[in-house]
Parts: sequence; structure tokens; C-alpha cells
Amino acid sequence: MEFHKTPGWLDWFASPSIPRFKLPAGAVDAHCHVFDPGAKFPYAAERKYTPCDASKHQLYALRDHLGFARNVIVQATCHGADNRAMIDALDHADGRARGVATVRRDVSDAELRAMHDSGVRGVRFNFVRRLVDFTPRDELMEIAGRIAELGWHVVIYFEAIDLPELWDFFTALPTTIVVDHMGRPDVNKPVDGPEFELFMKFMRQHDNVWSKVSCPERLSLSGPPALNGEQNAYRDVVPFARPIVEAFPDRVLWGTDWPHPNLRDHMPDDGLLVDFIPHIAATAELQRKLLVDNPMRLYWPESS
Ligand code: 0GY
Repeated sequence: MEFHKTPGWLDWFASPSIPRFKLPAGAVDAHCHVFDPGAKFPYAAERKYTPCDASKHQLYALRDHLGFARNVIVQATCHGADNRAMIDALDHADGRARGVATVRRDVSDAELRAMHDSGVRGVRFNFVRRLVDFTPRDELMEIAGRIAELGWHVVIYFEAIDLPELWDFFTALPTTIVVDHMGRPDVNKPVDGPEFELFMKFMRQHDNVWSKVSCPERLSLSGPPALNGEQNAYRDVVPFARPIVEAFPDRVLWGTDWPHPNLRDHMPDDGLLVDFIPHIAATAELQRKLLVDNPMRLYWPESS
């Protein structure tokens, strides 16, 4: 079956710059996707978009180009609960990739065990309305209970405005919880306002909650790095990401989000995204925790 990407979507940046910021040895890109290709791994009927092809080989070439050692590949909504593209990428990573799957209530224990053997260590629950249809909370809670027994965690993706309504469900989850992209703060609102303060409280009060301080390109209104230097790169995201890194240095992760599905206005140069890291993690110690120690503890505990 042939698939055509959603009209108006940008392709991923084909020739990313070499980052000026040198990643610490063993750094993990803890949020990326594969779309390898639709003819081989068909997209879900219920998807809200069709991405462009982005193969595992291209992902691993980017990993090496940017200076990462490992990847965490996150199931994207356009694949629904068919995890084959992600698992195939894990199976071809020489142990250098772990995965986060999407499963439904009918997944069998044998399927979960096989995913574990391929390197899956979490499931993703998505609450972003433009990306997914509603899944009943009792189904998600049942899945969380089952994957907790495997030592997996739950990755949650939601928008800041929805946190009050999701709070009781999130705080009842029995696993480590990893929030995608800081719970998508609205960077137009004040960093000391009630919305972002609720997110900080969520992390402060629950030490099983981690955050990916990723995706400035999705959150920023001020935009990409100026051509004359990185000073202004996504500067409006810094006041949100930096306090998270500084307050919770042992519970933050970072990822490129390659190949950046769902972007229409601006496609980031992944090298410049890496150059954004020292703006939010200013010291070598914070950088090592963010990029090496934390993702290794969560995804490769046997080697950390
Ligand atoms: C992301 C963000 C997005 C898309 C998905 O699974 C997805 O479709 O994650 C988005 O559109 O914000 O994490 O890649």
C-alpha cells in the first residue's frame, strides 16, 4: 500500500550541521521516531497524519553525526498500536536503542514479553487531542498495572491546559512517569503563572515523575536560531526548561524528536537543536545527568 505524507508538511532537515556543543560520551537521544517506510510498515487507519519516510538507517546515521551513542525510539500515533516499525528498528540497533510502545488492552503477555526482549521499556499514553482519539482511563490503568510488572514506565503526552483534568489519573499511575516535552507549556503565559506552576508542583510532589525537556521547536514562538549565532535559539523556551533541569536534575531527559512529525512552519536543524542544550543545562554535571546518567538509569539500568 502506498502512503503520501500529509500535504503542507515539511521534510526533515537533510543536512544538519555538526553541533558546536560536544555531547558527553555515551549521550542518549531519548525521544525520536522511525517511519521506515509506509509501504513496509503501514500506518494506522485511525491516524491523524501521514509522515514522510524516515528510516532506521537514517536515524542511526543522524545519531552518529550528532555524537549520540544511543536512541530511545518512541511509538508515534500514526502507527497506532502496531509497533512493528519501532521494534524492527530496535532489532537492528545492536543493543543501542530502546523503545516505548503503544498497546491496547488486548495485548497478550507473550507479546509484551517479546517486546521486552527487543528492548521496549515503556508504553506511551497520548492525550493530545489533535493526535489521538479518546481511550478510556480504565483501559489505560489496566495496561499500566500490567507493564509495571515488567519494570516498564509510562510516557505521557498532554498539553499544559489539560493537566488539572488529568491530575488524578496521572498521580494514580503505579510506575515511573515520563512527561513528553514538559507537558507542552504555553510559553506565551508567564513562567510563574498558575499553569506552569502546576506542572512544577506535579514534579515536586511526585518523585516518580520525570520530564523530557525537549521540543523547543514545537513550543517556541520566538523561533529558530538566528543565522548569525545561537544566542536567540528558541529563547522563550529557556525560562521553562532550565528551572526543570535545575530543580529535578535526576529526573530529566532530552531528545531530538527526529524526524519531527507534524511540523508545517519550521523544520529544525538537528545540529542546532543540540546546540540549544547548554542553554537549559548550563554545567557539565547537569549535562551529564540529562544526557547520560538519567537515560541510562531508566533504559539501560544493567549498564549504568
Ligand atoms: C512528538 C510530537 C508530536 C507527534 C507525536 O506520536 C505522535 O504523533 O508524538 C506532535 O505532533 O506534537 O513527540 O513527536
